[in-house]
Amino acid sequence: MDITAALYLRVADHDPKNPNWPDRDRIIWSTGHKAPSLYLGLAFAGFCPKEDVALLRKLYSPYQGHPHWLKLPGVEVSTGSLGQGLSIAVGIALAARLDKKNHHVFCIMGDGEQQEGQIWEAAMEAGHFKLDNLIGIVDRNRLQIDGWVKDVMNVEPLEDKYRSFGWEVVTIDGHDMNQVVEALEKAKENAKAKPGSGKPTVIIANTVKGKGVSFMENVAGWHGRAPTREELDKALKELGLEGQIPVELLFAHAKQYQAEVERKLEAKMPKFHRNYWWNAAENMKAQMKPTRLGFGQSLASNGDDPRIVCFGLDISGSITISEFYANKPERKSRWISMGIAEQSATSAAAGLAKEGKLPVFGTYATFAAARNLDQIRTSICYGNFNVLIAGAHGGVSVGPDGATHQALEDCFAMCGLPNMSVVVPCDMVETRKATDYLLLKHVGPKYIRFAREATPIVTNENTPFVFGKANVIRLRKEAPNFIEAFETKLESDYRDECEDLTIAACGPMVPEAMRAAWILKSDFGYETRVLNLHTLKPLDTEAIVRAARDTSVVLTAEEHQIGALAWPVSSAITQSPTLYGIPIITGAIGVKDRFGDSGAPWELIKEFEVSAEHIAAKAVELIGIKKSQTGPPVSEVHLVGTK
Ligand SMILES: Cc1ncc(C[n+]2csc(CCOP(=O)(O)OP(=O)(O)O)c2C)c(N)n1
Repeated sequence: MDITAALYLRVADHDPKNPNWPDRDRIIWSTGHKAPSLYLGLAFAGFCPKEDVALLRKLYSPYQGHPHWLKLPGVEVSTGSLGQGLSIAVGIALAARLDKKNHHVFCIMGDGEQQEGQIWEAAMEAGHFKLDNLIGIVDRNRLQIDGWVKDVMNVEPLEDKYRSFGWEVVTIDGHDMNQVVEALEKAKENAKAKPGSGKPTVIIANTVKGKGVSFMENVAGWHGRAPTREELDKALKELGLEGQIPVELLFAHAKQYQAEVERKLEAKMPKFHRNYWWNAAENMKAQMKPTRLGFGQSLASNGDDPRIVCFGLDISGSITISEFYANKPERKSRWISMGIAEQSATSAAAGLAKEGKLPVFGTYATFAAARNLDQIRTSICYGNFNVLIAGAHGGVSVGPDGATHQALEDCFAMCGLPNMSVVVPCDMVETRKATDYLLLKHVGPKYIRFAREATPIVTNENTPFVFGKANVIRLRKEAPNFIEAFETKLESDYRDECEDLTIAACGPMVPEAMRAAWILKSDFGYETRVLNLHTLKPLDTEAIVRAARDTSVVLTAEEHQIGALAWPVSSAITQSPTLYGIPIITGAIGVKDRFGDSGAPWELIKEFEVSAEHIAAKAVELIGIKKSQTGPPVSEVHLVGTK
């Protein structure tokens, strides 16, 4: 915050009334997760109302979990995937030089972020091109998510590293305002004195995470969590701000905004005769647990196999990969912390696999399967190495982190790679079974993908899980517990019951498809065959073809960009000689070619139109078309049922 204050209120040349003034200094937040600090800087400088910062991470708000320049004036670029900002800053500095402009480009980075290889590509470029209009700032608070930077992956000596890349290096106390302002102003003056001939400057600011709040200082756990009301009061008191911030007004402002969000969302929702939302009724109660827990459980119970080696990528607790060694200190030698370096870790995993090890790595799905796509393609898949990749926090339901952290394309990418197998389990139990299988029984490149949010448990120990084989799920009756209302069978053991349609789903959309089946039965009397296609690759095309032949309506449901599931299902149908000449009506539920947004997970399920209600509304429409082709047209399509 001290650096933010110095930059936005004193050092940077900018005009809040004209945020796009061409001669302004550019401030790039390579550490996009420090967005709250950026928003406060903008607000205090006059770019936006201060009270609006309380709308942080709320749906439709410009104050996204990670900054988006197209949503909030004053934000220069969209960031959130670490390690990219310095390269953008290099580009902006080069453009300024080409245009003979004298403005400066500041780039704020974290010290953990220095582990990303791209930082050093950009540092090399800035030194090579003598970009003295570029000023890097490293917030050296010595902490990252998994703990101390020196333990996770040492980046020191930073001063020597930048110097050797041709940079001017200044080290300061990042909480001493005189030192901060002096270092920033001096860096600007240097550039003005001899434009084009000097060096880029990096200011390495020694800081303390949570400075001034006794219970937050130097505690890694405060990386991404908001304080409780009591903690907030205590923190404000310790900072000497008690009574100086209109806390109640800010809460009221956020609450009022939230009420409007909820009104808008409800207006968007398809309506039925009653409220079928999760646990809204007296019966059909579902137990909710995060899928990722199943991944950790499997690693904990299978981790004794000496071939298994797990990589930490600085998000280990949250994705539960650290369960591998949590209660087994003797496994620590097979736990390799790689830091925030997904690309190198991916190729290193290939190296370990080459030597007979069984490497496992995981992080947010977008960093596990997109940032390192070429490494997965060439180092792992082309060599056909036995590596298990976990894409955690996949899909829109990741929630408030927003678009940069919502992997909506990873399933496409992974399914497109030769040799790769892809499993998207539907709940915590299935995630454990799928991990057990992939880890020890399946040999080759493999990707398991799961969500972050707690989702309904819809399988149990007896539910079949066979890699590459679909399950059929049928609603049998309403029951006190949601899971008891359904019968699940391996599809190959199932006999046609002349259902009205098939809903084919994967991952967290399986419980939504089941709930849609309940809506369809209860409001319309329709019977649904739910296909749990947990294995996206190899896909159970036989199950799809049988379902299409039996029901003639196939609706797919996925909570990422439409297509990773929908297009292979369509292709299975159109390419099956069994179905040539038979009319099959298809539909697809999923994200419609747009980026994600910040918001609560279940709000996003509604906003992106991937809820059971949306599935059911689409199903009614498709069944309406089927009936209109085979008999008199039905009038009950779209929103309200006709029971
Ligand atoms: C490419 C990428 N990998 C992982 C993450 C998840 N992540 C967000 S913040 C963070 C730790 C950052 O540490 P540091 O740079 O030291 O920042 P600070 O501790 O000051 O917040 C990680 C791993 C990310 N945002 N981007």
